Amino acid sequence: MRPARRVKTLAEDAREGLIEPPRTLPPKYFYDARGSALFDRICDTEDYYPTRTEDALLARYAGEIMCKVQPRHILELGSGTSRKTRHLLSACEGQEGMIYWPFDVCREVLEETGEVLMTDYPWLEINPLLGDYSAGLDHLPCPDGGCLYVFLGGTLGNFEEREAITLLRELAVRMSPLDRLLLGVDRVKSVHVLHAAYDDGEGITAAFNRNVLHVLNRELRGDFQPDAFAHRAVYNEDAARIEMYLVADTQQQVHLDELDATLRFAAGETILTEISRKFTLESVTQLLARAGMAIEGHYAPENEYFSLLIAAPQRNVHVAVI
Ligand code: SAH
Ligand code: AVI
Repeated sequence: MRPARRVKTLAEDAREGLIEPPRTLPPKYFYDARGSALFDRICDTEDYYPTRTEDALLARYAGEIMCKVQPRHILELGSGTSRKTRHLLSACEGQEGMIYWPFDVCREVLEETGEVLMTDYPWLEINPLLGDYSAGLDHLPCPDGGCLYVFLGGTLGNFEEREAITLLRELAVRMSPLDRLLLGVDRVKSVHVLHAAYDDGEGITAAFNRNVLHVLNRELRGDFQPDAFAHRAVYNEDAARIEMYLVADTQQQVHLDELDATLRFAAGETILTEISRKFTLESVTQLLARAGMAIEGHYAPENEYFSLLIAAPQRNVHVAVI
């Protein structure tokens, strides 16, 4: 796919975000083959409730959702291993002409998942799309017939408000009146539950966080010592978001050959590697409205830990000047 707009390379993002504090990197760089596998392991930890909560919702409501929307296409943003999407695919078992478009930035996860899905769903056409959704959505294939866009896992929470609105707006603009978005968002809840979810007892989230340093070492010929950085997850209540940091254990220097740059860390200095925003029904309704979408359906468990939303593009009145 040729992107609608150019996105920065890792070298550019690293030069912009890492050389001087406050240091930060976009979370998409977690997801090389190893990072995707670590994310999948996070999903199976006791502490990380979002996956099993959303999975239970999809297991229960996939049939109802597919019946309501009746799409011919399912196009999933940040599809990963598509593990929860299987409920949607199974709900249209054998449906003639059904096409699944998993869209992800990680080639390995798309290839592996594509192969397994082809075996498990022989009746389904599967067209994986490798790309970066922050490059815009204009260049996505334009499926004819209704399309269910799927954005699960709470991944929208990894975007700042402005970026989230941009992405959802781009989606709203390309949606036909028959299309719908199935959006999974994580909800505001007890700090203890949130903190455990992002600092699991098995240390998988810590390994996932440090993986970005392995990516930098490989791609930018760096000499980060990942074990010299601690994983820290903090819930910022005012911003209703988890912030994930890597914290330098000691004063240290890191050289990135590709950038010909030396990063100097004082002990305790941080790199912000991810934000994960948590929503109330009100905040997500507002976000969708600002992007030109309205909520048409809502599924949540009794504890309201997570929400699955069906959103429709809002119709605009266009007055033609004649
Ligand atoms: N939807 C899955 C996976 C969530 S993990 C679930 O709910 O479990 C986030 C996924 O988004 C990863 O597979 C990652 O590779 C993908 N991703 C992250 N940033 C991306 C980007 N900018 N463009 C496309 N995919 C991206
Ligand atoms: C992909 N995304 C929604 C996950 C989240 O919960 O924000 C990524 C993650 N980071 C740490 N654990 C999981």
